[in-house]
Amino acid sequence: MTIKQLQSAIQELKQTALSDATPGAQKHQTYLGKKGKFNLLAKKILDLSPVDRKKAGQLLNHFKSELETILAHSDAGESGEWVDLSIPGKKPDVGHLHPISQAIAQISRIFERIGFTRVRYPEVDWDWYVFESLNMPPDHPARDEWETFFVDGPTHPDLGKLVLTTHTSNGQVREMERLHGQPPIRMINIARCYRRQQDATHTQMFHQFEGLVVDKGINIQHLKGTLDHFAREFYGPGTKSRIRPFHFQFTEPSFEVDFSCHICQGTGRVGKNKCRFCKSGWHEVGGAGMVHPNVLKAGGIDPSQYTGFAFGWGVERTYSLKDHLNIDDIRLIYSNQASFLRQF
Ligand code: FA5
Repeated sequence: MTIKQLQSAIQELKQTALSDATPGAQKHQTYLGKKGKFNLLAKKILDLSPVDRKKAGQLLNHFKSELETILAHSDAGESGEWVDLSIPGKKPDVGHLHPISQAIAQISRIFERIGFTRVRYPEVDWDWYVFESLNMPPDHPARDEWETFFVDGPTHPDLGKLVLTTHTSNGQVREMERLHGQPPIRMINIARCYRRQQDATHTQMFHQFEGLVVDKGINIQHLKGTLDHFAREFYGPGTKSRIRPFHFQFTEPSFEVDFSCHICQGTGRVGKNKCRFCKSGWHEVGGAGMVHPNVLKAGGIDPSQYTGFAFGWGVERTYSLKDHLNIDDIRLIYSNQASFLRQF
């Protein structure tokens, strides 16, 4: 091959590439692939004298960049729009888990490390699991507190109507049944709950996490130790828990659970002023108690042999009390405002 012949071969190949309508990737392979037309042509310059080979190399280098431009035009597709491959790319936004998903993962880990098993039960469940098995027979006034959404649908002859679960306590008897009434039970049930409520501290859909421990000899000290452990792990080493007498139909005795405020360390005062974050030194997160004997019976467990404790707290409430956060309206968590969610 002579330089002249090379020049006309280059021209011919250029015309072929320009008029070739095959799609981008395939076309690239045909011309610039390892066994493509360009490399076949380039191999032919080996016959040239060293002086001509240098000139041929320059011609080929120039032609290669011309070919790249032609192929880039082809990549623009049917629109024929010019694509400049040398412009730096745009970095896509990297998202992250929703703060409540992060909180659920952290809560699960804290309990799993001390031997609890994470479970999930239906969010649309029978009246029996949500109320009746929890010592709230039909027409019991305690049911009124739960602001329930009832579901139009079939009524089960034994389990009653369908409801949107008002609390994760529906998992208590379900877990006893899963284990065929055979303790030990160490359950952590995290799920969505629904109530007809909506204000700065309540949403119609929210999450709760429910702990249930049943075995021989379980007492209030085990409950208190578990609460303190969670407080330290979730909020930091100095945090304490407090239980106050309360009433739930499904626990006896029953308590409300508070955690000490990290701003005023449970004193209720910052300098001479009242702590504005908690006002009292403590934050309430949910309920707890010793499992009522009727609930154990409903789950097929003999209350003369076994005792247990249970607790149920709101994930949104528990999470919004963390010290670096300042969420004064939990509805924001579900507002889909990227500017709010980006903070977490
Ligand atoms: C209960 O739901 C009981 N099942 C808790 C329980 C479990 C007691 C086991 C004893 C043994 P309560 O209605 O207080 O209790 O709700 C517990 C927590 O759920 C509340 O303190 C709050 O943190 C959260 N919560 C309740 N309703 C809402 C709501 N509408 N929006 C956001 N969080 C809520």
